[in-house]
Amino acid sequence: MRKKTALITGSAGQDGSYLSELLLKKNYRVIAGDRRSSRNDNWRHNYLKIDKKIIYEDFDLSDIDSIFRLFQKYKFDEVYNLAAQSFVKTSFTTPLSTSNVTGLGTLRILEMIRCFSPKSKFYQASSSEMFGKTKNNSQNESTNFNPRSPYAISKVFSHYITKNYRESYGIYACSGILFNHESPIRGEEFVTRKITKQLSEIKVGKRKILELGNIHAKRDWGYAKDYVEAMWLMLQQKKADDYVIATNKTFSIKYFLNECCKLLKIKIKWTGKGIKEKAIDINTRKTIIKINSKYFRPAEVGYLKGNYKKANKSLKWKPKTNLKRLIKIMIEEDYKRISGHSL
Ligand code: NDP
Ligand code: GDR
Repeated sequence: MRKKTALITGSAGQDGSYLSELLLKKNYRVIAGDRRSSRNDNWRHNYLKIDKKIIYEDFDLSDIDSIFRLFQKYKFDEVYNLAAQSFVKTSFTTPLSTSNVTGLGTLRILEMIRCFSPKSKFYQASSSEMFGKTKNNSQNESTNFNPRSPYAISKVFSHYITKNYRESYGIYACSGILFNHESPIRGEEFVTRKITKQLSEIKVGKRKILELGNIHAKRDWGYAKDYVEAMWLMLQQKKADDYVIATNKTFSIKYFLNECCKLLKIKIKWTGKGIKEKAIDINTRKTIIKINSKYFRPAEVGYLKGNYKKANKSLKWKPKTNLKRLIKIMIEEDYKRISGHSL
């Protein structure tokens, strides 16, 4: 059987790495479109032991020539657009470049597909951040968007331009509206990985304190490895469509912190309110978690919970890993990396 060829933009990121692993297992030829700087250490591909099996190409979503060159060189069966300036907080300090990459970058790829490769199937990494300040208890494909950051607004643009190219030109283009998904190879700036890494450091005496922003925000967290399967499934259907991928459960950052402390056997007591809220290690009586306003965002998304009913019905997809299991996977891996032995 002919090997399928897939382009993954942002393959060096968390999702790009797991998706590369999945597609390689399915015998795809994987072309990794990454900036040269992303490949400097290539730690995620090394960690998953897939670096020797991937074809690496220089690529920048803000540079139309680099995208054109790839479409001249390869015939892609599937294109997964995962590259983005994906950190919400940074999008407030770099709104223009975020919009250029996370927003317009998607249109650059769609234009390439329209002009040179109309049979390529396209996946867009849409985000639950698009729902923003939502009034709904849970969010599905028809819930209104109310984005709260330059990142989320760029994703809304990308979401609608993907739909528009599907409807206008008949391109097989899907958006996966994915809720937060985490793993041991999540970037360290995102709250879950920041917590699992820094609490592990505290446990082994390599750090004194963990500083956080709004610990009362609630998120619907799943496991990234489960979620990349949904991306692939979306491109294997008869008709292109958009799908919410989530767990339909929501938890606060504080809950996540408490679960991590339990696993690490750190007994804590919470005191104070607002900016003065902190957690004290009951054994040492030292403060180990505190709030620092520098981690607050100019506009916050306080609550998200995704309804994945449509994906379950049409793609037969459901999350396999609950939050407790995910936290265990992340804590065990970070603790091992830091201490050199198992928890
Ligand atoms: P990451 O931040 O881990 O990966 C994004 C990748 O995009 C990085 O490798 C980054 O490289 C690369 N990138 C950034 N700018 C450019 C550019 N101009 N040209 C080429 N590559 C670039 O994100 P995730 O893997 O977590 O997420 C994948 C996608 O899914 C993103 O689009 C994200 O916005 C979206 N998403 C993620 C969710 C999640 O919970 N993880 C939920 C919903 C959507 P570099 O390191 O060099 O910056
Ligand atoms: P999010 O993820 O913004 O949802 O975007 P992040 O982990 O950054 O924040 C989640 C929530 O935690 C609160 N928070 C903190 N966040 C960070 N990063 N650092 C802190 O110290 C901290 N303290 C509290 C935040 O305010 C927020 O409410 C992620 C990204 O992967 C996006 O690309 C993706 O689209 C969405 O998930 C779905």
